[in-house]
Amino acid sequence: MKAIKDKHPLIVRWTHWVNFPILAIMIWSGMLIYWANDEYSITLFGHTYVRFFPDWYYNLLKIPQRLAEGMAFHFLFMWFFALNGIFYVLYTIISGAWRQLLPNQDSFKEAWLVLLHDLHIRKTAPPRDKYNAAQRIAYTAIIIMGFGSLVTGLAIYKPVQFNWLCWLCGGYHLARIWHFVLTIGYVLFFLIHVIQVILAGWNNFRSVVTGFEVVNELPAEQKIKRRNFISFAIFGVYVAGTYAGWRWLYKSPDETPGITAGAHKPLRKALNKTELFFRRLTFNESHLVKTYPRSMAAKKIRHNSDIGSEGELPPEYWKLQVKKISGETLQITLDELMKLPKTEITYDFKCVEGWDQISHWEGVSFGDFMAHFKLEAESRMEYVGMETPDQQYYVGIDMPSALHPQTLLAYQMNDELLDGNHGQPLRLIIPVKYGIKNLKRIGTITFSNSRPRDYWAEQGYDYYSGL
Ligand SMILES: Nc1nc2c(c(=O)[nH]1)N[C@H]1C(S)=C(S)[C@@H](COP(=O)(O)O)O[C@H]1N2
Ligand SMILES: [Mo]
Repeated sequence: MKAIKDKHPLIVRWTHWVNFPILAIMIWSGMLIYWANDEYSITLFGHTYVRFFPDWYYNLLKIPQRLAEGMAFHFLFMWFFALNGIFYVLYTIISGAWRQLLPNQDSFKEAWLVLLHDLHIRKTAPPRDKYNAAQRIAYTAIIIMGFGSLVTGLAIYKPVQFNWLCWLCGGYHLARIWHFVLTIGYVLFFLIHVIQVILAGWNNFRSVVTGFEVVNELPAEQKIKRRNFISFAIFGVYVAGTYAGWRWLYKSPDETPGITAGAHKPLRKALNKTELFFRRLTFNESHLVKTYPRSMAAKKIRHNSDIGSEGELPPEYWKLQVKKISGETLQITLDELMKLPKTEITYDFKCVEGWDQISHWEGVSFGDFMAHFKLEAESRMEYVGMETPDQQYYVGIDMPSALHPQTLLAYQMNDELLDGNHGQPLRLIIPVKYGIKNLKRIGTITFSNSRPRDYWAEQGYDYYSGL
């Protein structure tokens, strides 16, 4: 008599256990990000039916004001999410397990019977191999969903460098909606999964941990007892280790103040490495930001924070200060800049908080500016630093992004000179970066080979912030 039946190989169990904390962290950090601009709702004919989520929900979970933290976690754990998924898929391919997992011709019909059976409407259980038809469909769907999350995530993360992915997802907006819908899908999948495991009972749960199913509980064999014990011990160590790892990460001190700060040290390290990876892999100055017809530009341009650029500045008080590496400082008036060739752009401005808006800007391309003022030696430096006249707001930009053909020193929007809300008299428009880098009211420009100080990088945001 056979008392045990091997059910779940170690690799399968392992990838599943690991996936729990990863997915939990991805969803949690996703909500920290999402809070910043809760724009998703189901609106039909002007009436909003569902708003994800009400304020009490955010307050309950203590989510508000933690965007930078959410991004840091999200962009670290996306690696584990991807690697674990790839690992699992490779395993099913190599081992041949996919044959039991992929739906076949009859699966969709049978899945219906499974549902009727599960709901106690139909008495006889439909035929099953290792997995029944409904399981085959669900387990395949979840892999496709995971893949979808990666693709849509990358499309949102780097919409310029991965513009083809963005296009494939139906554009930036749809990519975001898909990304969100998939998350809701995981939550539902998870709930159903847990309910089914509970319904299936202890024996089933044990097989998830130990890998084998006791088919016939005969006088417990020594062998089974030993395997049970070892498996549960390992599982216990794993759960404790995961918790300890989480505590360590979560409690690790913030980076000491400096060029970058405000983020837990290990997270900051990962964030830097991830950004460098994508910057090296994907940044290409011939990747242009998608532009739109002029008519699509907003008439009223959204106004965000204006640290260091509040109100109007009497024009006679302003000159652009350009600090050359020779030590000399150029003082440039707006009139001089306006005499240079004019470049315009209508594109989708993106704030890291999640809102975006198509807007129209006019000014001097940064490349033209550098050439005109003969800043050749400067353009060979690694970074450009810009600060407001009062030095309250400041950004650091890598030179390749600054010299990207769509980067502008803008003095106009919608054919009018910039107003006090939008950086009068001169601001940076750098479409390959998030809004945080688009400094309003440029006072000074400097060049260096080390990273210039950056207002939001000091608050836990990524230094590069490229799109
Ligand atoms: N001087 C200055 N520039 C700034 C900011 C600021 O607070 N001060 N905020 C940045 C952020 S976070 C965004 S999203 C954009 C917003 O630009 P807008 O107000 O023209 O929409 O400006 C950026 N430039
Ligand atoms: Mo922003």
